[in-house]
Amino acid sequence: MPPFTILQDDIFLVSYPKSGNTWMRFLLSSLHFGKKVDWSSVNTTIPSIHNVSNQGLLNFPSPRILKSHQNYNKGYKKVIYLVRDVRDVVISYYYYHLHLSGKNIGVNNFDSFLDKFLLGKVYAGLWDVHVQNWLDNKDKIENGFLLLKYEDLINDIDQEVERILMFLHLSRTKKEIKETINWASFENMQNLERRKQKKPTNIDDSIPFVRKGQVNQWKTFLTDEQQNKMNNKFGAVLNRLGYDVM
Ligand code: PPS
Repeated sequence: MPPFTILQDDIFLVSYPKSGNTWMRFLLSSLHFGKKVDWSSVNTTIPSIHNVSNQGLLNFPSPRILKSHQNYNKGYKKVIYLVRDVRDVVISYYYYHLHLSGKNIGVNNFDSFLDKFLLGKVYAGLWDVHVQNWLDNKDKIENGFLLLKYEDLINDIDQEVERILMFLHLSRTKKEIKETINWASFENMQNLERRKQKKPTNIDDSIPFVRKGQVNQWKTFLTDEQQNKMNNKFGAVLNRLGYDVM
Protein backbone atom coordinates (compact mmCIF):
# COMPACT_ATOMS: atom_id res chain seq x y z
CA MET A 1 0.00 0.00 0.00
CA PRO A 2 1.21 3.58 -0.61
CA PRO A 3 2.82 5.39 2.34
CA PHE A 4 0.53 7.49 4.49
CA THR A 5 1.15 10.28 6.98
CA ILE A 6 1.25 9.22 10.61
CA LEU A 7 0.41 11.92 13.15
CA GLN A 8 1.90 12.10 16.65
CA ASP A 9 -1.45 11.47 18.39
CA ASP A 10 -2.76 8.71 16.12
CA ILE A 11 -4.14 5.60 17.77
CA PHE A 12 -3.93 2.41 15.74
CA LEU A 13 -6.30 -0.51 16.07
CA VAL A 14 -4.22 -3.33 14.68
CA SER A 15 -5.18 -6.95 14.14
CA TYR A 16 -4.76 -9.92 11.89
CA PRO A 17 -8.03 -10.24 9.88
CA LYS A 18 -11.05 -11.88 11.53
CA SER A 19 -9.90 -11.15 15.08
CA GLY A 20 -12.85 -8.94 15.99
CA ASN A 21 -11.69 -5.49 14.85
CA THR A 22 -15.15 -4.44 13.60
CA TRP A 23 -16.61 -5.18 17.03
CA MET A 24 -13.77 -3.12 18.52
CA ARG A 25 -14.48 -0.27 16.08
CA PHE A 26 -18.13 -0.19 17.22
CA LEU A 27 -16.93 -0.07 20.84
CA LEU A 28 -14.22 2.55 20.26
CA SER A 29 -16.46 4.79 18.15
CA SER A 30 -18.78 5.07 21.11
CA LEU A 31 -16.15 5.20 23.87
CA HIS A 32 -13.76 7.59 22.14
CA PHE A 33 -15.96 9.67 19.82
CA GLY A 34 -19.33 9.30 21.55
CA LYS A 35 -20.85 7.94 18.30
CA LYS A 36 -23.05 4.86 18.03
CA VAL A 37 -21.99 3.80 14.55
CA ASP A 38 -23.67 1.40 12.16
CA TRP A 39 -22.40 -0.18 8.98
CA SER A 40 -22.73 3.04 7.02
CA SER A 41 -20.89 5.22 9.54
CA VAL A 42 -18.20 2.99 11.02
CA ASN A 43 -15.78 3.74 8.19
CA THR A 44 -16.33 7.47 8.50
CA THR A 45 -15.54 7.34 12.23
CA ILE A 46 -12.68 4.84 12.39
CA PRO A 47 -11.34 4.51 8.83
CA SER A 48 -9.20 1.70 7.55
CA ILE A 49 -5.76 2.73 6.31
CA HIS A 50 -6.24 0.11 3.60
CA ASN A 51 -9.35 1.69 2.05
CA VAL A 52 -8.83 5.45 2.36
CA SER A 53 -6.26 7.64 0.58
CA ASN A 54 -3.67 9.56 2.56
CA GLN A 55 -5.51 12.81 1.83
CA GLY A 56 -8.79 11.25 2.89
CA LEU A 57 -7.24 10.08 6.17
CA LEU A 58 -5.84 13.56 6.83
CA ASN A 59 -9.39 14.94 6.69
CA PHE A 60 -10.29 12.99 9.84
CA PRO A 61 -10.08 15.04 13.05
CA SER A 62 -7.29 14.27 15.52
CA PRO A 63 -6.76 12.23 17.51
CA ARG A 64 -7.61 9.71 14.79
CA ILE A 65 -8.25 6.04 15.44
CA LEU A 66 -7.13 4.08 12.40
CA LYS A 67 -7.84 0.45 11.61
CA SER A 68 -4.88 -1.49 10.27
CA HIS A 69 -4.00 -5.06 9.37
CA GLN A 70 -0.37 -4.09 8.77
CA ASN A 71 2.54 -6.05 10.09
CA TYR A 72 4.78 -4.27 12.64
CA ASN A 73 5.29 -0.65 11.60
CA LYS A 74 7.77 1.34 13.64
CA GLY A 75 5.94 4.59 12.84
CA TYR A 76 2.87 3.61 14.87
CA LYS A 77 3.05 5.48 18.18
CA LYS A 78 0.07 4.08 20.11
CA VAL A 79 -1.35 0.66 19.38
CA ILE A 80 -4.30 -1.44 20.47
CA TYR A 81 -3.42 -4.90 19.23
CA LEU A 82 -6.29 -7.36 19.07
CA VAL A 83 -5.63 -11.11 18.84
CA ARG A 84 -7.84 -14.14 18.54
CA ASP A 85 -7.16 -17.87 18.71
CA VAL A 86 -5.92 -18.64 15.21
CA ARG A 87 -7.91 -21.87 15.16
CA ASP A 88 -11.07 -19.73 15.20
CA VAL A 89 -9.56 -17.09 12.92
CA VAL A 90 -9.06 -19.61 10.13
CA ILE A 91 -12.71 -20.71 10.29
CA SER A 92 -13.97 -17.13 10.34
CA TYR A 93 -11.66 -16.25 7.44
CA TYR A 94 -12.94 -19.17 5.37
CA TYR A 95 -16.57 -18.15 5.88
CA TYR A 96 -15.67 -14.54 5.14
CA HIS A 97 -14.45 -15.58 1.71
CA LEU A 98 -17.69 -17.44 1.14
CA HIS A 99 -19.63 -14.37 2.36
CA LEU A 100 -17.77 -12.15 -0.08
CA SER A 101 -18.05 -14.10 -3.24
CA GLY A 102 -20.09 -17.23 -2.79
CA LYS A 103 -18.19 -20.35 -3.70
CA ASN A 104 -16.10 -18.57 -6.29
CA ILE A 105 -12.93 -18.02 -4.26
CA GLY A 106 -10.42 -20.33 -5.85
CA VAL A 107 -10.76 -22.74 -2.95
CA ASN A 108 -13.81 -24.94 -2.95
CA ASN A 109 -13.50 -26.51 0.46
CA PHE A 110 -12.15 -25.78 3.90
CA ASP A 111 -9.18 -28.13 3.52
CA SER A 112 -7.75 -26.23 0.59
CA PHE A 113 -8.30 -22.91 2.37
CA LEU A 114 -6.54 -24.29 5.44
CA ASP A 115 -3.54 -25.27 3.33
CA LYS A 116 -3.32 -21.76 1.88
CA PHE A 117 -3.67 -20.26 5.35
CA LEU A 118 -0.90 -22.45 6.78
CA LEU A 119 1.40 -21.22 4.00
CA GLY A 120 0.45 -17.59 4.59
CA LYS A 121 -1.03 -17.37 1.10
CA VAL A 122 -3.91 -15.20 2.26
CA TYR A 123 -4.26 -11.44 2.76
CA ALA A 124 -2.08 -10.39 5.74
CA GLY A 125 0.17 -13.45 5.40
CA LEU A 126 1.14 -15.76 8.22
CA TRP A 127 -0.75 -15.27 11.49
CA ASP A 128 2.21 -16.15 13.72
CA VAL A 129 4.55 -13.74 11.94
CA HIS A 130 2.03 -10.92 12.41
CA VAL A 131 1.55 -11.64 16.11
CA GLN A 132 5.23 -12.23 16.89
CA ASN A 133 6.40 -9.08 15.13
CA TRP A 134 4.03 -6.91 17.11
CA LEU A 135 4.72 -8.62 20.44
CA ASP A 136 8.49 -8.58 19.93
CA ASN A 137 8.46 -4.83 19.22
CA LYS A 138 5.78 -3.66 21.63
CA ASP A 139 8.19 -2.01 24.07
CA LYS A 140 9.46 0.32 21.35
CA ILE A 141 6.03 1.83 20.76
CA GLU A 142 6.32 5.36 22.16
CA ASN A 143 2.85 6.07 23.53
CA GLY A 144 1.85 2.57 24.57
CA PHE A 145 0.72 -0.87 23.44
CA LEU A 146 -2.43 -2.58 24.68
CA LEU A 147 -2.92 -6.28 23.97
CA LEU A 148 -6.55 -7.37 23.82
CA LYS A 149 -7.81 -10.90 23.28
CA TYR A 150 -11.11 -11.62 21.55
CA GLU A 151 -11.77 -14.36 24.10
CA ASP A 152 -11.35 -11.93 27.03
CA LEU A 153 -13.81 -9.56 25.38
CA ILE A 154 -16.31 -12.41 25.11
CA ASN A 155 -15.70 -13.57 28.70
CA ASP A 156 -15.56 -10.23 30.50
CA ILE A 157 -16.38 -7.27 28.30
CA ASP A 158 -16.79 -4.90 31.30
CA GLN A 159 -13.25 -5.52 32.47
CA GLU A 160 -11.81 -5.16 28.96
CA VAL A 161 -13.67 -1.88 28.40
CA GLU A 162 -12.12 -0.58 31.64
CA ARG A 163 -8.66 -1.50 30.33
CA ILE A 164 -9.39 0.30 27.05
CA LEU A 165 -10.61 3.43 28.86
CA MET A 166 -7.50 3.48 31.03
CA PHE A 167 -5.24 3.05 28.01
CA LEU A 168 -6.95 5.93 26.21
CA HIS A 169 -7.10 8.11 29.36
CA LEU A 170 -10.87 8.35 29.06
CA SER A 171 -13.50 8.48 31.74
CA ARG A 172 -17.06 7.35 30.98
CA THR A 173 -20.13 6.91 33.19
CA LYS A 174 -21.50 3.45 34.00
CA LYS A 175 -24.53 4.30 31.85
CA GLU A 176 -22.37 5.28 28.86
CA ILE A 177 -20.35 2.08 29.21
CA LYS A 178 -23.46 -0.09 29.44
CA GLU A 179 -25.04 1.57 26.40
CA THR A 180 -21.80 1.16 24.45
CA ILE A 181 -21.52 -2.54 25.26
CA ASN A 182 -25.16 -3.12 24.33
CA TRP A 183 -24.82 -1.19 21.10
CA ALA A 184 -21.78 -3.26 20.10
CA SER A 185 -23.31 -6.55 21.20
CA PHE A 186 -23.29 -9.44 18.77
CA GLU A 187 -27.09 -9.36 18.50
CA ASN A 188 -27.29 -5.64 17.79
CA MET A 189 -24.45 -5.72 15.27
CA GLN A 190 -26.08 -8.66 13.50
CA ASN A 191 -29.43 -6.83 13.42
CA LEU A 192 -27.76 -3.72 12.06
CA GLU A 193 -26.09 -5.86 9.41
CA ARG A 194 -29.47 -7.30 8.36
CA ARG A 195 -30.89 -3.81 8.03
CA LYS A 196 -27.89 -2.56 6.01
CA GLN A 197 -29.05 -0.35 3.12
CA LYS A 198 -26.23 -0.73 0.62
CA LYS A 199 -25.12 -4.30 0.07
CA PRO A 200 -22.55 -5.11 -2.60
CA THR A 201 -24.04 -7.42 -5.21
CA ASN A 202 -21.46 -10.19 -4.77
CA ILE A 203 -22.31 -10.78 -1.09
CA ASP A 204 -23.74 -14.14 -0.09
CA ASP A 205 -26.49 -13.10 2.33
CA SER A 206 -26.85 -16.57 3.79
CA ILE A 207 -23.39 -16.15 5.42
CA PRO A 208 -23.41 -12.93 7.46
CA PHE A 209 -20.27 -10.97 8.36
CA VAL A 210 -21.37 -11.01 12.01
CA ARG A 211 -21.60 -14.76 11.80
CA LYS A 212 -21.15 -16.77 15.04
CA GLY A 213 -19.09 -14.63 17.41
CA GLN A 214 -17.99 -17.57 19.54
CA VAL A 215 -14.80 -18.89 21.11
CA ASN A 216 -13.53 -22.44 20.66
CA GLN A 217 -15.48 -23.06 17.44
CA TRP A 218 -12.45 -25.01 16.30
CA LYS A 219 -13.03 -27.76 18.88
CA THR A 220 -16.06 -29.01 16.96
CA PHE A 221 -15.31 -27.63 13.49
CA LEU A 222 -11.73 -28.83 12.90
CA THR A 223 -10.96 -32.53 12.46
CA ASP A 224 -8.19 -34.03 14.61
CA GLU A 225 -5.89 -33.88 11.61
CA GLN A 226 -6.69 -30.21 10.98
CA GLN A 227 -6.18 -29.42 14.68
CA ASN A 228 -2.79 -31.13 14.57
CA LYS A 229 -1.75 -29.14 11.52
CA MET A 230 -2.73 -25.88 13.20
CA ASN A 231 -1.10 -26.77 16.52
CA ASN A 232 2.12 -27.87 14.83
CA LYS A 233 2.36 -24.65 12.88
CA PHE A 234 1.10 -22.14 15.43
CA GLY A 235 1.52 -23.93 18.79
CA ALA A 236 4.48 -21.82 19.97
CA VAL A 237 2.67 -18.52 19.45
CA LEU A 238 -0.61 -19.90 20.79
CA ASN A 239 1.29 -20.86 23.95
CA ARG A 240 2.96 -17.46 24.12
CA LEU A 241 -0.51 -15.88 24.14
CA GLY A 242 -1.78 -18.28 26.81
CA TYR A 243 -4.06 -20.41 24.61
CA ASP A 244 -4.32 -24.13 25.39
CA VAL A 245 -2.53 -26.37 22.95
CA MET A 246 -2.99 -30.08 23.48
S1 PPS B 1 -12.33 -8.27 9.33
O1 PPS B 1 -12.92 -8.72 8.04
O2 PPS B 1 -10.90 -8.63 9.42
O3 PPS B 1 -12.58 -6.85 9.59
O4 PPS B 1 -13.11 -9.14 10.46
P1 PPS B 1 -13.19 -8.81 12.01
O5 PPS B 1 -14.20 -7.76 12.25
O6 PPS B 1 -11.83 -8.59 12.56
O7 PPS B 1 -13.72 -10.20 12.61
C1 PPS B 1 -14.96 -10.75 12.27
C2 PPS B 1 -15.34 -11.72 13.37
O8 PPS B 1 -15.77 -10.98 14.54
C3 PPS B 1 -17.07 -11.43 14.91
N1 PPS B 1 -17.83 -10.34 15.54
C4 PPS B 1 -18.23 -10.36 16.82
N2 PPS B 1 -18.03 -11.26 17.81
C5 PPS B 1 -18.57 -10.98 19.01
N3 PPS B 1 -19.32 -9.89 19.28
C6 PPS B 1 -19.54 -8.96 18.31
N4 PPS B 1 -20.25 -7.88 18.59
C7 PPS B 1 -18.98 -9.19 17.02
N5 PPS B 1 -19.00 -8.50 15.85
C8 PPS B 1 -18.29 -9.22 14.96
C9 PPS B 1 -17.67 -11.86 13.59
O9 PPS B 1 -18.84 -12.62 13.81
C10 PPS B 1 -16.51 -12.63 12.99
O10 PPS B 1 -16.26 -13.88 13.67
P2 PPS B 1 -16.96 -15.28 13.29
O11 PPS B 1 -16.22 -16.32 14.06
O12 PPS B 1 -16.84 -15.43 11.81
O13 PPS B 1 -18.38 -15.15 13.75
